[in-house]
Amino acid sequence: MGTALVYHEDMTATRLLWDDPECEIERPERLTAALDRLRKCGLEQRCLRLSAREASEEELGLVHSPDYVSLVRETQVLGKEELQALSGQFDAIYFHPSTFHCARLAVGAALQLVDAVLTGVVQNGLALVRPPGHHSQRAAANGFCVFNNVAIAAAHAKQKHGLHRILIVDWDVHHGQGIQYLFEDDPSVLYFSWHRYEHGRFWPFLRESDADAVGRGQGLGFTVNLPWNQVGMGNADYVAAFLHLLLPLAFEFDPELVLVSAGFDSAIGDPEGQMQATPECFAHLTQLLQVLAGGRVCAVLEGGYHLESLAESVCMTVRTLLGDPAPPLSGPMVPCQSALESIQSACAAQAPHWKSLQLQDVTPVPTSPSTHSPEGRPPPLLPGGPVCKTAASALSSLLDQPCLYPAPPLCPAVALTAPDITLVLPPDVTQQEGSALNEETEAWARAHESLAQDETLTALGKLLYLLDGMLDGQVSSGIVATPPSAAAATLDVAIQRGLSHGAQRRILWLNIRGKEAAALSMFQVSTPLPVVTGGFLSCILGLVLPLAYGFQPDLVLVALGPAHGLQGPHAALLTSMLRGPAGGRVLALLEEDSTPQLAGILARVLHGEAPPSLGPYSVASPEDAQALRYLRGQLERQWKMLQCRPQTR
Ligand code: X5A
Ligand code: ZN
Repeated sequence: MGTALVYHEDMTATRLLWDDPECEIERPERLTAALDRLRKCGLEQRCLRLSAREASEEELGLVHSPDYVSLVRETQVLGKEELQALSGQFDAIYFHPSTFHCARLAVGAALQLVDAVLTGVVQNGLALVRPPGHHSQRAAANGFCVFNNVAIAAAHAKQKHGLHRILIVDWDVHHGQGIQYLFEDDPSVLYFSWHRYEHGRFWPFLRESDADAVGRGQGLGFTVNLPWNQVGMGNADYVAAFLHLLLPLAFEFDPELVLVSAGFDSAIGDPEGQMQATPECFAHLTQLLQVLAGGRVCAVLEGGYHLESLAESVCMTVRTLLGDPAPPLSGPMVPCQSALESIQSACAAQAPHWKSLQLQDVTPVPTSPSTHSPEGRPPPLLPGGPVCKTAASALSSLLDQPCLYPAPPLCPAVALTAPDITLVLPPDVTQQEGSALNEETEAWARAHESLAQDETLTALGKLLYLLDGMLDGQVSSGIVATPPSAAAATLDVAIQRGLSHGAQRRILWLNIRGKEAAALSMFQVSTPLPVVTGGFLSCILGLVLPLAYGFQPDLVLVALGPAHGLQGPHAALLTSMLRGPAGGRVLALLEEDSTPQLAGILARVLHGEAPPSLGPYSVASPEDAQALRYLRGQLERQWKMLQCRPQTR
């Protein structure tokens, strides 16, 4: 199943007709720049192209009042002066004679995308739209937004498709207060937004954008705000927010659909956001969301005002939706103190409502006092105020790179040594027949007695061949099945071969197969942590992925032995999520007596398919939770991505 790209050229029509420094950044080139870049990278051609339709007035009425819809309809016949006067009645809004048409196309695009995904025409997709939507309210335009595209899509998914749980992830740098207001008391829509806040000094200057706004009534805990109190947030901060806050909640919520308010003003170079996250970060955010809801992810453009940064970030998002591995993240993976403060206070505010956060030590830490006074907004920050981090890398060098990958995507390969295993594989996953040269294989085998038999030599030859293919970039990832007697030694060879290959140096090895292999290897890391019980997700999100993102390996080896104790969906989720920090280079080592189904499931997730659902959320036992906390405590000095609270000095 593919990826939809929903668009209509008419959405480039609306534009600002008078002088307004606040609104001039929302211009038609935003769409053309993104689309041009998608074409140049060969990504548009890989998508199912859908031409946007206009939403009906009934559909607009799912969230907007009839009077407001009429008001916008009537702008079609107004002259410039009247348009300007009307625009002035709203905050950061301009109307154009084409606004009504464009805004209905924007909503229609979001609805078509949701319909295509929920009827199984595609797995996921992106709607490239103008005007954006997330600030718009029941009876008000706001912040360049006229109709609330994503909110209407959510209401439509509930009403027309009967969904009960929809996750909205708003990674735009502004708070989508419009979405928050519309679903505040609705527990069927979980709304997550991070946003530049600066203790209330940043637009839209709302008290209710802070972390302690968690929803009302039945909807308590279904509004999640993560306010950034400094600019300069980067890749580590964004990934930490997903791992420690959003994903635990999202897995516990278990959405049937993920809608993304995909604004790219949270990317480096954007004049509004002033953040530092690079375009690749959006590939990782996308990939982290694709493990939810069976991979049903609908992204809808919101903001994004630096044309290059926007275009590249859009490409990263689409490429990832298509299933390609995410490129490695640049920069040190160390979240800043201000980000940790924000994550911690959001966790503390949400903990009463979510089991998945109760494991963490969520005692509030003293933070800078809120500057909101009852009389109104705090004084604006002067330029040169606190910045989370200074830019380590110049923007120009990041964005001047030509589009790096018009190349076809890399697909995984599977090498099996037992001929009686038949696999159901996606069409472009190769079943590898090649083998390393005999001399080479024998040389490696000489070091290990258990590798001397014929059948193990065959397995070893295939492993070496596959590993070289991955390290040289011919295949993305792989699966090798080895005879049980040789599993431990094969693993050791894989590690040593990986380490000695060219420039590849950093290998993350996960050994989920009992004790004996670890004892044989000099690269041993072991944890007493649960892989079967309820602690699985906490272990993955709270330990394995933060370590992996901090380590940034060139290669991940996952060894699953007969005693691995993981069910298929768990193994699939783990394998799928490990693609992120490794540039997709994951090699799974299975023992031949593992089920062929397991190899099939892993081949599909390595190919970029969504892992199957884990089923109802199960919480870690107190012992598991304690073991996890202990390990994190031991490791977090060295591995900063494990931290989810600021360091007390
Ligand atoms: C969609 C969006 C931003 C409005 C900023 C007004 N709106 N200063 O990014
Ligand atoms: Zn924005």
